[in-house]
Amino acid sequence: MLKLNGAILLGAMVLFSACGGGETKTEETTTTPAATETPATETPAETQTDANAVAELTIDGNDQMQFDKKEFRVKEGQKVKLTLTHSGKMDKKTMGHNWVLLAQGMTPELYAKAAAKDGDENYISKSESANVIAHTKLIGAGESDTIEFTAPAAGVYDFLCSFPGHWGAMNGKFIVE
Ligand SMILES: [Cu+2]
Repeated sequence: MLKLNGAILLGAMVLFSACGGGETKTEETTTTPAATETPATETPAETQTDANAVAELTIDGNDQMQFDKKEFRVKEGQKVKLTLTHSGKMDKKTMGHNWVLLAQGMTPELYAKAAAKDGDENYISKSESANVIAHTKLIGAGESDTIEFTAPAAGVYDFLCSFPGHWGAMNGKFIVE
């Protein structure tokens, strides 16, 4: 009797593992076609190639404390028109976002600290105004702000949201070529 139970159990296990193997095979066949796909030609959304054209840039902040872009590329001396939007549901007192472009030598961390200490209602630091190239106002859900400025000298610049606690997640590079 004990022997028979064992045999049934063994049979069930073999059947189970056979099923499992079958499932794995199906997954493999569904993932194979992806490898044969031809890679799409890369077109960076926020890259402006014509130095005479205005660089129209957009960036969005959400309720998850994230910007939808980590990098911008413009030409030296190019006119830049940047629009910040907020696709979340929270107001600016809870999940406010701004966009601050810093001069070289200033870091998002240091600027955020200064803004927390002596920032105005938009979290723009009064003592560090010389280290800001351009900035938007602070916005909440459904709002937007558009600013215009001239791209500085070629180089890599940092941008951030200076709302308290946001800079670590909300920062990126503004590259001037
Ligand atoms: Cu923010």
